[in-house]
Amino acid sequence: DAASGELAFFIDLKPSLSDFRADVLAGLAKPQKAIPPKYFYDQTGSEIFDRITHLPEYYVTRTELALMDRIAPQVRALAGPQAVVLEPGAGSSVKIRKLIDALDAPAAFVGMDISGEHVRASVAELAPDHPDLVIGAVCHDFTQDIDLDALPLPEGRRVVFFPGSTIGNFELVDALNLLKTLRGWLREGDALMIGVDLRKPGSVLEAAYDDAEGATADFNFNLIERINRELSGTLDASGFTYRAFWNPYRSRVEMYLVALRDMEFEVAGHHFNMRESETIHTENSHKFTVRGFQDLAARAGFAPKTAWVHEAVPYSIHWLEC
Ligand code: AVJ
Repeated sequence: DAASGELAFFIDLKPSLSDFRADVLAGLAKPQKAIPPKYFYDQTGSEIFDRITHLPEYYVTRTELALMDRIAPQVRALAGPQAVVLEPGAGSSVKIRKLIDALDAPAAFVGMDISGEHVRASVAELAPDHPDLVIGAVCHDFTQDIDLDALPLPEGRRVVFFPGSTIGNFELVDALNLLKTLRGWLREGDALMIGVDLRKPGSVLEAAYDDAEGATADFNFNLIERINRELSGTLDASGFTYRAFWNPYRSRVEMYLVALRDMEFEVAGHHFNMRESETIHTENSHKFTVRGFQDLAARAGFAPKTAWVHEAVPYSIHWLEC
């Protein structure tokens, strides 16, 4: 039909849209102010994130791409022919192209994203180069369950592809729940291929999340601008600085906007105060050990089969079976 364009299907599962206004007001009312990191990714934020992926200090993206190149023959053998590939939060088309090109006559690719427009457009870009692939898009929130048997999928082994160490953004209980949700999409014999960043020296991590050219700081300041624009906010960006630090006890990089002076501001008609050096927690990026992540995956019902680690930069890709 017209709505699906070149796609075999586009299905809108109408995810309940999270509420920027409610989440920001609730987050700013907490003793430790916090805003969920998913709100970074408006149009400008997505463009800044793309800049981050090319920074010399931000090793994540280029390391994962290099590792994917190295392991392609093994992934091809593990997946076998006619795989049905599903990507929750369909992000970088570079990575999904790499995976599809590595596979042996894959049967289908389904991109899923909370933004229907975004996923439809990004998945459609693959169509011209892959005439034999059934390509579909689903508007869906990947933290929610889905009955994949209700989609017009070909037979074949399902492989969920979740790259980029996005799992690291979640608190550990939420990461476990997300893995359980993904496990619930799959049947015996299916697999999850997931990128997971590993622990490394704090100095390397702090440089990666507070880069010299200030792109990660811009990424955070964009959140202030988004609040001012969309929620009639009166925050003064010049009253904040950006800080990232490695917390070895919780094995995560924590990111904050820090008030440089006492301030008062409004958001959506609500009044807030901040004291000098008080913070807004904007993001966590958890770093794992291979064993630690495998244990988490096992608790979610996966059998860890293979973990590949980049030879120079600690970063892992896991093949987990059901
Ligand atoms: C998209 C969550 C994987 O944690 O490395 C990068 C986000 N934030 N720099 C990460 C991010 C600041 C990124 N993830």
